Amino acid sequence: MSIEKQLEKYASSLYGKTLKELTDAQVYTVLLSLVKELADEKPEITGKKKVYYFSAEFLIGKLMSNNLINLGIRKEVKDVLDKNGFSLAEIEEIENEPSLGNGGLGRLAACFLDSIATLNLPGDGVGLNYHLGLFKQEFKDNKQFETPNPWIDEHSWLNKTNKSYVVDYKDFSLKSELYDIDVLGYHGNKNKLHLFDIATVDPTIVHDGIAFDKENILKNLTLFLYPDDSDEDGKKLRLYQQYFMVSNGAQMILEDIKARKIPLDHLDEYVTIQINDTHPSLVIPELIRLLMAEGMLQKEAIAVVSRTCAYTNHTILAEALEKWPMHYLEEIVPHLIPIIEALDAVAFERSENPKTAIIDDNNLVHMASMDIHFGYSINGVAAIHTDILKHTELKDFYDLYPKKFNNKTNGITFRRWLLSCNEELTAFIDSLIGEGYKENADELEKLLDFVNDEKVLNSLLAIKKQKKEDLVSYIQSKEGITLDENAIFDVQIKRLHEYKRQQMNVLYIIHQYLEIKKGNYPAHPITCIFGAKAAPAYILAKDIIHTILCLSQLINNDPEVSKYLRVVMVENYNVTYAEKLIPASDFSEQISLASKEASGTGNMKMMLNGAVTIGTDDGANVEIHELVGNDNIYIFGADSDTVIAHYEKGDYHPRDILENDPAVKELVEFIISEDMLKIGDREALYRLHNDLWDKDWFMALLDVKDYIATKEKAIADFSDRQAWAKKMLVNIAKAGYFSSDRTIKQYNDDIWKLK
Ligand code: GL9
Repeated sequence: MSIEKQLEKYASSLYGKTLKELTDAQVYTVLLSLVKELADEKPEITGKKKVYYFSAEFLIGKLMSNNLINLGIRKEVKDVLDKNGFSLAEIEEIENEPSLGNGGLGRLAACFLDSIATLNLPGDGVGLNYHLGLFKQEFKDNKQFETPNPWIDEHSWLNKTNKSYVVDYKDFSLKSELYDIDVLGYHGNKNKLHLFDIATVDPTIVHDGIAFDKENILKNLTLFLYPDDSDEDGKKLRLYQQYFMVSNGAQMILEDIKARKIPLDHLDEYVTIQINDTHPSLVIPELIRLLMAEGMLQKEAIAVVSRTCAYTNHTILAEALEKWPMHYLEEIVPHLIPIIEALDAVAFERSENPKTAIIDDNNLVHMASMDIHFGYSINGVAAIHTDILKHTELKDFYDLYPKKFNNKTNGITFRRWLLSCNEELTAFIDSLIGEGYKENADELEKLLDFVNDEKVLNSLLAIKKQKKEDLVSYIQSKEGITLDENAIFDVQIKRLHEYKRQQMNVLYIIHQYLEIKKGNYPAHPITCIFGAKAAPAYILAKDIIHTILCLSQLINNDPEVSKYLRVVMVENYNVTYAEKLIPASDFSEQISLASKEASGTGNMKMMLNGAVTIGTDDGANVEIHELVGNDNIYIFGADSDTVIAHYEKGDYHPRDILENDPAVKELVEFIISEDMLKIGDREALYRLHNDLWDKDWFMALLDVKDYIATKEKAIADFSDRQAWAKKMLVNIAKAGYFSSDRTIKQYNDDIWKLK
């Protein structure tokens, strides 16, 4: 049956109408039903061994466009809808974005699922079905407020399964429900994302933004991703969630293994569990416990699990390396304690070094330590990050287990971050080098043949202009702010965190504002665009948002300044917004303090869409720098060795800089100037200002002057449009390395060894 006939069939069965008679929302539901049916018919990828990617987050984004691409029917559907008076783009807008992730770590998990299926490898995701997601960000009085982000409608991509497991806690047991989402690869092959849930979860307990009774586990367990853990109950709720995820996942895996009549001591020949950061680390003791319940001796269970689990580290920030107080475990999952103690004893036998202990002197259980001792692989996510793990952060572990350590530089799926979000650029690349790069991303290098082709360079500039115009109208409709596509779009989109140094970008904006006020105009008008959510309990991050929003108000309403400089912070930045912002960016802001950004993946997405990086030699920027060379990137700031030495010596004092450098001081003082205090909240502005004087833990003032000078150079270079277009082209041509297909192939070759 033709696509059109099938759509008509659903239009009739769901609404008793013809396609033409439907509303946009009904067309979306009709299309969803058809795509789910087609996905359902696709064969599941099978094989002897399967990887299970355990992750607290899967930031999958809207799925319609990608599923249409991966089923190979996007063009046909678009034509049918056109013919019936609908726009596919508008229909795709209707989908709610699943709010199952926070930042790069969750988006990486989604890109990986796409690539695993595309490479035809058996591999499923295991996570939780958070009904209200992370949170929805709203701005009021130039401040962030949080509200629930419900995304599950009557019709959604979720398929209820009949699988269910019992998860035991100290005082009660919970019965799970399992929802699956089909994950289609580029050729339509299929894996699954398994999202566990409970029937009793109750969104009506949420009030006043995102507040709720944190002790009511039956009702709150799968409400939110990363519930506020600034108090004890919040921390415990996270532990309840983590154990629920891993116990369900482990039970599901063992059920399958037993059904296949595989002896449990051969588990590792059939299963790899990839532990994505430490949130799923309890899978190690839980799986040991379950194997022992099947009659296996503890020693053997430990050995089997150690051959089955592999761990990925995504950060060196201490706050993200989870440590659970023993008494929480006693209160919530006491049955894991004897196992964790046994693991601690084994670890102690292997090394008496307290730095590699699982249970420390304060009775904290170090999740990453457990992963490294009892996993067979530990990887970092970019070359420099893995080096820092080996030689600094996890040095004692590296000395113990040198062979376990390996690097897997992150990647992104080009299906979403080029084919789907930038059809114009995709079609243009197709016309120049054919479509082979869609299977083999390295073929993008063929674009280098055109680096002196004026016509090609002009077309690249024209496409960028088109995407900027698209973004201008999107921002106009969403934020009510008017932008000019002729300005440089200078884009910093990522979680709000001090180490990412949005506050340094703020100081740049202040510098630019003051210069314009003095009559020194930039070589080209520039628009600074931010997108970021701050964790609800992260006060300083919220202060930075407040400062950006106040600056935006000050600058955009000043007719003299706004000719040259504008500032926008988009509300509720998410994957959908990223898909509009990334194709439209000129400057890619990747300005983390060197050594702190494990990889970054937005940097790769922007490069692929022809933006030029302004960044520090940190994370994957280092590899971008090597690939494109000095002429096609703007690198500035202290290097990671210098930064690490500052931390070790404790000799960084922002006050010294401020007392000796009036130019830098002027920027920081502007935060509490009359102009700003008139607009903003005194307490918040002072808090940020004082932090920069007294602490500046992520050393914004160390790099700010170099940053400003580098950005001025980039702005000047931007005016030579042909020269700039060359930089764009080189960036696109060299982006092939960052395809997540490459990353997944390396995971498979080195760690998983499927097929
Ligand atoms: C992160 C790192 O900060 C990023 O640099 C990295 O690119 C991604 C993926 O490897 O992982 N680690 C981490 O904890 N997050 C990251 O983004 N956090 C969240 O996404 C919440």
